[in-house]
Amino acid sequence: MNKNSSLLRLYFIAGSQDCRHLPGDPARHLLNILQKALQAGISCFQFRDKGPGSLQQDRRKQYQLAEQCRDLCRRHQVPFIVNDDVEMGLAIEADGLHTGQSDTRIEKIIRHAPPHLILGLSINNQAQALAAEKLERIDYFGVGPIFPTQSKADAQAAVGPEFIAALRRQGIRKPIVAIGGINQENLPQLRHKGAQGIALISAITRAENIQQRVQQLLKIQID
Ligand code: TZP
Ligand code: MG
Repeated sequence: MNKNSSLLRLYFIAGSQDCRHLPGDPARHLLNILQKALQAGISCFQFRDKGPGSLQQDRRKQYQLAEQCRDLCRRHQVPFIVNDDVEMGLAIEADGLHTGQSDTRIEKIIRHAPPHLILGLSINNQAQALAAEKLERIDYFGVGPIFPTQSKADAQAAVGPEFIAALRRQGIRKPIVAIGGINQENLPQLRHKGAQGIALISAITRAENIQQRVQQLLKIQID
């Protein structure tokens, strides 16, 4: 799997909890949405099944869904990343692992992850970025929330698009994917701030037409 930062261009994140607004089985909806998003050209997918409405209480079903998502991503040669759950990521041979500041510690992940795995870390302030910039093994930062988000119950306050430009001025060189409350309307505000791409949940999972939405997002250049 390539670790080129172009994989960050349109980074889709979702779990079963993000498909609860649709009637019926959320796992089936997630697979359906992912399939359409892959066909339309997302560059990366992160399986993030956690929090209220997720399959966290049913590990068997959760693993089954993760494996189905992985297989869809493989078919489209799009990297499949697992959020936070190192055990799952290694067991199902994900292409990468992503962790947050209050999740499994990145140092622990670095110790366990084989060298080919893509490693991402969430960043919400300058001190976190400066500390993690020194860890060579980290491939990219997920920076945000840029705008207020409805998709993460314990989200920090929004940092705004200018925060990315500020990180670049402070010497942060790692590839950055901007995350949190990003949609087709506010996306132009991220132009020329220094991010390699955007990560989104609801702008894709809640779109009327998934393919059209992904194509629309891909047309808006930010760097
Ligand atoms: N981390 C920071 S904001 C966020 C995560 C997982 C949620 C992003 O979801 P949305 O719907 O694109 O705001
Ligand atoms: Mg997290």
